[in-house]
Amino acid sequence: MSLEFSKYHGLGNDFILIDNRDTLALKVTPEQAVVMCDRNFGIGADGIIFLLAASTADTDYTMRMFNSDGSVAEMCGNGIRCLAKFIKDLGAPFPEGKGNQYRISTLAGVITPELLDNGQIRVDMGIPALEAATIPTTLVAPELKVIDCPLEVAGQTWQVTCVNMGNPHCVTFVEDVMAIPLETIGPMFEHHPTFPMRTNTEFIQVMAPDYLKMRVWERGAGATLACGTGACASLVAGVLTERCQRQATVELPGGKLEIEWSELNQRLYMTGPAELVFTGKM
Ligand code: ZDR
Repeated sequence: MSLEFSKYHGLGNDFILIDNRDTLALKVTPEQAVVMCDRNFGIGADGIIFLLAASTADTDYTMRMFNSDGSVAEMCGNGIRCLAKFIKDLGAPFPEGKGNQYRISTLAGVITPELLDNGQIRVDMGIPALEAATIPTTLVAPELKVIDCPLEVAGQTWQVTCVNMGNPHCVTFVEDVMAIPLETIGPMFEHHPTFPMRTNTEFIQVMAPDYLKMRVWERGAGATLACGTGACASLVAGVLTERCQRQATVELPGGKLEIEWSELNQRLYMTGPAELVFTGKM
């Protein structure tokens, strides 16, 4: 195969971007994605993201994504900022009358990133889903929310709050986030039988009501330097459990994201950077 790609990162959460606008079939299979994302045998990335043409009249583009293990992710917060930058770098004009925004169809609905004058990207991440059936998790009855519920993992009881940001998240607040043995405990959360679609897991230390420190174990990608949907899910969990404000900075190993959960429309807004690393041909 001969394939042009671009590599971008959002706070060190890195992705291979493929211009897939000329065909409906994805140019890379899940098996090829695993090799391309491999940091020794391939390009190296946490996932691969495809830019496809619009599939509906009310959107401008379509996004699809594989994690580095080849599994499908419905949404990716850091990835969609990278995708917005990629579209701009491809020279595609902004849709008329929409400002510096693209309306992107994802498996989690329409997500709207906006390129700000200061180079940052602000994304309307939509409304979080909280019912157990939509996470999905079997931890409580399907119609109930999972807020500070006990979950046994590795012989320990964790209080978890679950949020679906298009993809599943399990958030737990801890005293010292740096003390969490992510590599051993992360996979146990990810594959816990209570999460039929597996889960992303965020460990959060509340530094102040407007400042959260986060480490993440991602479904299908493991420990990553940042996670946009995870930062949003963590703020929601912090608000629901009265640990933080509706607007906060989330500090990740790769840098900081600004997250706001609007009281007016219940939508989440995430602001952060996206950078081109290099382009290449495989
Ligand atoms: C967490 C993520 N990197 C982001 O920035 O939102 C998304 C990646 C997809 C995630 N691993 C999943 O849901 O499978």
